[in-house]
Amino acid sequence: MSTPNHEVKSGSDAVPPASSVEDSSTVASRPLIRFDVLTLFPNLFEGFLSESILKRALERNLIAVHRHDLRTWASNKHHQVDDRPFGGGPGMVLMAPPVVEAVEAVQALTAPPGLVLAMTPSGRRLDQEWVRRLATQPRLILLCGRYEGFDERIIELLQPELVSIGDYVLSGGEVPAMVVIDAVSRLIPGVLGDDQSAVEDSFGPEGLLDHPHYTRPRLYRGLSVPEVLTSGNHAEIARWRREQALQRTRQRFREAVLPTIPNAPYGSAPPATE
Ligand code: 6GU
Repeated sequence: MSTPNHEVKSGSDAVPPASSVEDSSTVASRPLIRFDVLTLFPNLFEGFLSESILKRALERNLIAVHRHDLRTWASNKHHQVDDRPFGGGPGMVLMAPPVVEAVEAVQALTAPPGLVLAMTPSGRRLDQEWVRRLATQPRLILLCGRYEGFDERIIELLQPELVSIGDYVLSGGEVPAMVVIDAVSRLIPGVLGDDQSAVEDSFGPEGLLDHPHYTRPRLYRGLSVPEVLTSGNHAEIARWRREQALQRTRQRFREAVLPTIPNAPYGSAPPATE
């Protein structure tokens, strides 16, 4: 089978070579993690990869992102990658041959083959613990679905980990793939600057949510910054932040276990608590 020049140039490929980047900080010779995204809409990633933290991580060669247009592996004359479901029903299903062959071809581009993730609302919900494990991998292959979903044989043949980002339905796996790239990349050493790394507090080893933050001005529309934060007493500040984090975490936990009413109309009030 021919392997056409399928790769979308940009992201890691569009940035200047590491040696020309004017930056005294780390420039890795080889990315610490490589993402390969297989999608029908590679351009959706353009803005996402060309700003802020990810842009800088790509420039410094700490991460690499390669995008591949699934339509490249469509074999029939219409460049078709989806078809109507056997057994009837609405929508279209991603066909097995182009998708399986795309993943195999991309894996063969370079070693190691990488861990394959399929983005689907019927997957397991992504959490920070999973993200930490993904960040230890040298390579992730992100398969983005569209339409009603994947032909089940794609799942059987490739045995991907099935990733959902929450209990709601999106139009495709591209935004979830961006979520994975973002969440994983910020755990790669050097990706966050010194002034950003503290943000790791949320969902840290203790599993606590982050505490509230304040910056200038001290008074805004009658709302003032808690006095303890401007006291200069670092022990007191640490105690206050921890207490706030615990309070937020308990509150979130209470909300999470509230019963849901089957078939309740959208926007209905939650059940009253005593
Ligand atoms: Cl991974 N895909 C789609 N289409 N919808 C989702 C999702 C994934 N995760 C939550 N909703």
